[in-house]
Amino acid sequence: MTENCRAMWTDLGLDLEGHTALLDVLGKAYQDIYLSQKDRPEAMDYFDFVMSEIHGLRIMELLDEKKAGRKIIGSYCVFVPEEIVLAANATLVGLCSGADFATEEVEKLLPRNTCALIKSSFGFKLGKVCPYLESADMIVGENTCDGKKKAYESLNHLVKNLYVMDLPQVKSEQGRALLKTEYDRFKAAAEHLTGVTITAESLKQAIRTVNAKRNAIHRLSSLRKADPAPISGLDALLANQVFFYDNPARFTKSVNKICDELEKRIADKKGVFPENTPRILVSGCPQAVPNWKLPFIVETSGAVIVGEESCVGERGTRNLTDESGETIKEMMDAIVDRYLQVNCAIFTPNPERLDHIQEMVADCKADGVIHYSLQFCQPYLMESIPVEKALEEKNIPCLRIETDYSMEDAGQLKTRVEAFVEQLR
Ligand code: BJ8
Repeated sequence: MTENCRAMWTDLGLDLEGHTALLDVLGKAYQDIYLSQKDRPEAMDYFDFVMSEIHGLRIMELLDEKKAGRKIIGSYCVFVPEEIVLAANATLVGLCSGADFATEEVEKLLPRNTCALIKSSFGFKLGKVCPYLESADMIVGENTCDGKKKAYESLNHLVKNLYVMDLPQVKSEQGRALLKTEYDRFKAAAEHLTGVTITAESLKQAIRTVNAKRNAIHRLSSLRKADPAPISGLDALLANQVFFYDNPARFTKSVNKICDELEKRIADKKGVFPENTPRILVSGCPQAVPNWKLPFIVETSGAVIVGEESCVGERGTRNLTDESGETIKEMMDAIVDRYLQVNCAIFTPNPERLDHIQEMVADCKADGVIHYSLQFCQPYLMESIPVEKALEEKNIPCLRIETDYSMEDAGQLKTRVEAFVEQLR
């Protein structure tokens, strides 16, 4: 930890002791989970570097952007359109919420039976350990699940500038109209924050920038179809996680660089696991940094993860925003149409998600699905039952897992995952 970093974290109001403890745990987990993997693509070096500087250089960059007059907007959900943020000359960062922190303090504000993701977002704020949260000029909450919706009422008292976006729960004409109204309102709020009026030109450029990120991830996903798998699920998940806070152009370039290397590996039949290793699709709740528990268990139990039907994964990135619009209205419509296709479990009914899971199984050549729900997450827990049923009807094995961020159930999970992998052989 350099003196510059310490000074920066102090200026941001971080609790240095708690923050050091968090970084120590994160560094150790990264070492044990990521750096212990064999035959990783060399281009993953970039992501190792990003992770080692996750609270250092990247924060310095964001603070430099702020000094140059740019604003930082933090978000907890893939429904916050990065296109609008970039067009307004701001930077969007995901507020990861993937680890328990300050749980005792959190449970004074939230019921114990709240999902780990929501608790984590509060823990990072109450514990003063997240420099992204503290750098943000605006934090966007969204009315998705009931837990988040109500939690933002309390978060509003803890952060300076919370903006809450309403979201539809039904993909109907009325639902689309609500999303359109909300994205127009968000556009005005972003413009107000930055003092920059979005033009057709800036919006078009922003759409292209975000689509380029998505295209790079699509390329990565399609290379994961190969057998032997050229990259681990852990590494692919990391790229999907870094999607949310790296500089967009640099991220696109770095993912494409991995893909170039993976193409060579595939041509040479070189993989991270032997050919015919059981292939698993993970579907369900988002896995935010540093929530690597399940993929670590799976990939140390004789299987490889070949896709994520998740918001940190294909649910979040699969659709592009149509680039053909010329006016702001046409492009805003294209943005609404693109985001309305996100199959979050808050939608009712949500048959498209079931279809997408089955499509992904076929595309990724997966042998089975692990449905991953966080404890107390009603939308994904509820949907896990019809998902399992639909898969069973197609003779696709499915294992439903309900867990949290603690390691207490790691042994039990491993036993269940190993038995499932055996079934796939
Ligand atoms: S679009 S999945 S990122 S809301 S795990 S907080 S659902 S109780 S995260 Fe999500 Fe946006 Fe949907 Fe995606 Fe609630 Fe469940 Fe907790 Fe969750």
